[in-house]
Amino acid sequence: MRKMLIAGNWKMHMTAGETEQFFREFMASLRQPPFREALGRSRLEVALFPPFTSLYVAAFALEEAPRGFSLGAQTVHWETHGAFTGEISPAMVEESGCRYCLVGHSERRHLFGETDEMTNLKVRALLATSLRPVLCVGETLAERERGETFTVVRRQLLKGLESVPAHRLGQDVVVAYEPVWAIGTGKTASDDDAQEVCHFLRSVVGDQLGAEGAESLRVLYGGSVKAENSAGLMARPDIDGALVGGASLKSDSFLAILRESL
Ligand code: G2H
Repeated sequence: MRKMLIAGNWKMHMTAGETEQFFREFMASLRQPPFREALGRSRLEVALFPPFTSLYVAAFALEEAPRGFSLGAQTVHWETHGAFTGEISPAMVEESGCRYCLVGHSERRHLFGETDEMTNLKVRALLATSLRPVLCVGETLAERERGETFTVVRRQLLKGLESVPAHRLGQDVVVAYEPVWAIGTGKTASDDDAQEVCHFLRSVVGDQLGAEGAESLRVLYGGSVKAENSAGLMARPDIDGALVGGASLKSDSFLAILRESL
């Protein structure tokens, strides 16, 4: 059985001070019902992805969190070190207490020119450490309207996972389907649309890399997820969790999603 993962991507929000405040409220709520009783026995995993400058504060706060709570970074460079001004290496991310790292988020692809080749280098660099890549794929509105959704996500998935051994998939790689037209727009893909693409992604992995990897691979949905729509999405057989942006910035709205997933 695959473990559900609810991930909160803070993007370029939350200073270190705001992060401290978030965790004061968040941790206090986790000590109250229904979380106090449920989290110990739930199969839910939770990861927050603060900006680099808030990781230290977040890691300190999470020391008191129940099992299954962890941190991730929002991007990484693929080289181990060197003259790459402004970049952060996998080892640096690892040392800041992260377990996960996003790769190929649509904002990285569309605003910063990240290509499939770059996402693949990042995935492989992360897998050379203890970090687990969360590979994001998704079509733009224009691509969806041209009927290219499946071609685009297939290419992003296979290029992103190139040279990744099948046995690393289930345990060490997470895939997130985020249709670009649903990101931060308030438009969510319908449960059926999201399930259809997540199922497709799993079947592509199955065809290329074997049924076992595909069966254990976790596929998340992202794009305007909130408490009101999360339960329906999470109930679908090929959706193993959510990548939440806006609704993860406030302790209350993020906890409301976690409550739906207990
Ligand atoms: C998609 C998502 C988080 P939001 O980017 O990765 O953001 O939930 O605000 O659409």
